[in-house]
Amino acid sequence: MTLTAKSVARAALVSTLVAAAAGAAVLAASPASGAASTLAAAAQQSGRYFGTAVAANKLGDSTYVGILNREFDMVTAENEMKMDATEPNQGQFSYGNADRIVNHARNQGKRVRGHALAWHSQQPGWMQNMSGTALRNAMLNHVTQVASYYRGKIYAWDVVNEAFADGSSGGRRDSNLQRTGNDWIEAAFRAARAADPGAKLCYNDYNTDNWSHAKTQGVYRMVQDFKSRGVPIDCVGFQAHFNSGNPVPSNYHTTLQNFAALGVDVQITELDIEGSGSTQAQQYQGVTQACLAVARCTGITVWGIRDSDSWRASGTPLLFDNNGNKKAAYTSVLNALNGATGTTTPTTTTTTSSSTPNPGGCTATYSEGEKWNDRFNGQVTVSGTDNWIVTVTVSSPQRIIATWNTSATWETANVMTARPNGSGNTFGFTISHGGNWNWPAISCRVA
Ligand code: 9MR
Repeated sequence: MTLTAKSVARAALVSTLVAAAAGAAVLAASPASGAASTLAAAAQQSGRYFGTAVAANKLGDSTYVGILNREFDMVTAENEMKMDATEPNQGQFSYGNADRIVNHARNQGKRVRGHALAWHSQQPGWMQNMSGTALRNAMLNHVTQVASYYRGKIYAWDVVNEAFADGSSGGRRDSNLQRTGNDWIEAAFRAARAADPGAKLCYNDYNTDNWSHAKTQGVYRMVQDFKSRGVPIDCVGFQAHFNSGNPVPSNYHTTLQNFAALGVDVQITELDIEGSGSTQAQQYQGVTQACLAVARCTGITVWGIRDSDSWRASGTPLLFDNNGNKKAAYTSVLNALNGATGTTTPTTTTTTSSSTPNPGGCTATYSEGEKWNDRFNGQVTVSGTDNWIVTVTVSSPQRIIATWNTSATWETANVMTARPNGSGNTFGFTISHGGNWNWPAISCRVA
């Protein structure tokens, strides 16, 4: 990460905390439209996504693909992007099945969560037998190669999966990767950032849902430490595999909110809840509402489509039955998403923002927008006055190539002056980045 981005990231944390304290005044709720009839459309009303795990070998199943295409707008490869699948022999990469999923998703206008770059499990045989520097270097090379191959196509990567121990220790899980040194996780994150600067980088784990559990606290301390030292982490994934022995905790919202307050997005990444009928439906509703209540909970992914697609099919943990019919749990999730009016609302792609308080009486808050290979969107919201002048300065070779909801003039090729054009106090722009992903500098004054 560059110096500019680092300093902005510090401001982002402050801004997020201010937003939380102000009841998410910055990330204000947008008006809900009429009830949506699919999970994706319902989630989009509050700027979120609704995703599913997908298996490449089911892409020929028309019932499966029909539900996938209709209901979901985010896709995670259930197994096809794991280390054993993508690097079966050291230095030989294999992307056939992963590509089938990525291409299907993108052709359908869906985004992709990458899962997972580094994990103690599902390692190829050659890696399982490695240790020390050789293993560390092999892991980093894997992260670099895979994240580079998919550069620009991944919304968020699970960079490291399941690195904390279960039980009361709150510490790391023993593994060959852990034995290469405690810094293996941050090394993986740095390699992933260098390889794909546009992807959000997540730590992903299970049994981290209950705020009072030692494992949750251990992951929290790691994320807190990473943020304080500038290790590039953007999000935390909560797998959320629930059953009667591991029920949805009553403090789930607290857990999501506390992580979000560290300045990261939170996502529910592998949701399934064993059970049936109204009990299961209520638990699904509770998880959905917990996410909706946290501004930085940007989306929910269920771990499969029909019960029969699940890794634990006998527990009937998903939203569609074996025949592809909607279950009560489906309806409760859809209704919860449709009832999102008044809950805190991120814009879909807003993960971080920075504010420039101005003694002259206005504040401009920058939010990240969508990213592409060659360009990215940004948005600025002004508070404190309706009569503002905002200066947006981009750094070479960046160029602002489009604007909306503002009247713009250029001082130099790199400095744009934005004024109201009657569209309110939020405006946006597209920056052609030329490989420079730094945020623009924003300043505000009253006209
Ligand atoms: O659903 C996946 C199943 O098909 C695989 O056999 C299994 C192998 O480890 O992984 C399952 O997915 C896991 C995910 O990658 C990480 N979190 C737990 C998931 C369920 O076991």
